[in-house]
Amino acid sequence: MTNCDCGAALALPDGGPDDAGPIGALLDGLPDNWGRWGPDDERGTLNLLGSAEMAAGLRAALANGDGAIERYTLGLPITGEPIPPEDRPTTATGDPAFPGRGPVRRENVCDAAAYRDGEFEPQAGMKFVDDRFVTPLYPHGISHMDALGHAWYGETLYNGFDAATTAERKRFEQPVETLDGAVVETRGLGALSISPAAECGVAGRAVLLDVGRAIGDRDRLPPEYEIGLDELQRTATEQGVSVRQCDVLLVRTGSLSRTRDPDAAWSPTDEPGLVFSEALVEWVHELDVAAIGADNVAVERVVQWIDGERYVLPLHGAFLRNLGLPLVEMLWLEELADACDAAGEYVCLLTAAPLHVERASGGPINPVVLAPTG
Ligand code: UVW
Repeated sequence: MTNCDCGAALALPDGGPDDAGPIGALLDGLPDNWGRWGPDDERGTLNLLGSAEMAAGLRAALANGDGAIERYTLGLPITGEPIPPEDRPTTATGDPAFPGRGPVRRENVCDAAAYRDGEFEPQAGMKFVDDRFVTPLYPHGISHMDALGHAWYGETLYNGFDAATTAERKRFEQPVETLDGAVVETRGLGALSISPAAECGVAGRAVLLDVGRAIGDRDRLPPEYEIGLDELQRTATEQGVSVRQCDVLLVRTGSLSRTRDPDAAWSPTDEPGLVFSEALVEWVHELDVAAIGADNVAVERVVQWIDGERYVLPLHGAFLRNLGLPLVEMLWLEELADACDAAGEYVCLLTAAPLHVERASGGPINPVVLAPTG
């Protein structure tokens, strides 16, 4: 029994055999941060968020004074509902999981009914409600941060770590019973797991680039829309904001808002997102962007055609593997975006830390943003 069913978790649209050749060639010669923070570094661009960068975030939140700050959380609720298929209307709830990652349901372990029925006894008069997940919890199936070891090509991860470290076995002294039987061994990441990000956290100046509002219809981009560097820069210009060194970028497409709109279709693999270009990778590297978050399933378009060749998540290779830059996916940006639009301010303080599950390739996250009000 292992905790990793990679084949099921990555049910990508069929497109023929998968090999490292073209992606290696595509990204060859583009910038990387390997060795920049030492040969053992596992934090990547989160190293960039020092005191000055955190202070820049604080100043952004305080832009209109200490009486004009509002806070927003960006984690999507876990509703346990699947998003209806494209031919059926969406509902007010639903977990926009990638194919192969189901919605997550929880159940009470004890509650008032259990005390009433005598299944549990109050302890010195105190009663508790407690819960457990009754379906698999896919850390990548909800708002989450990708660990740097989540994606690679060839046989090497960020900073030269061997890809074999993604499959390190751990044997547990004590078996733990699960719905699938006793677990005594799991595979997990021996390096570049979510732990370094969980330990250091993220705190810094974030810029919201609301591409959905700047370019889209009804404040969102249509399915399959490709966001390149031009669209990011056009949005920044329209918003009157500049991305500065070591900022966190938040890209709003409007994708997740369609999961809550009965008149809109949503399909994870067709969602709008960033698309690869050398210019985009170089811009992100020159600006030393510390992290990129977005309101879609993968930050980028899942399948991208470049010069007639099919690529799957190529920016995961350029950003996670080469730059050591964490991606944060499935963020709920609607209220923050409305507030930014109303205030005409698109810069804020973002703080976040993924759930610290050891050896995990990603961690559920619920960032907190402090934004200046108008
Ligand atoms: C995949 O692994 C497909 O997605 P993510 O990087 O969004 O977790």
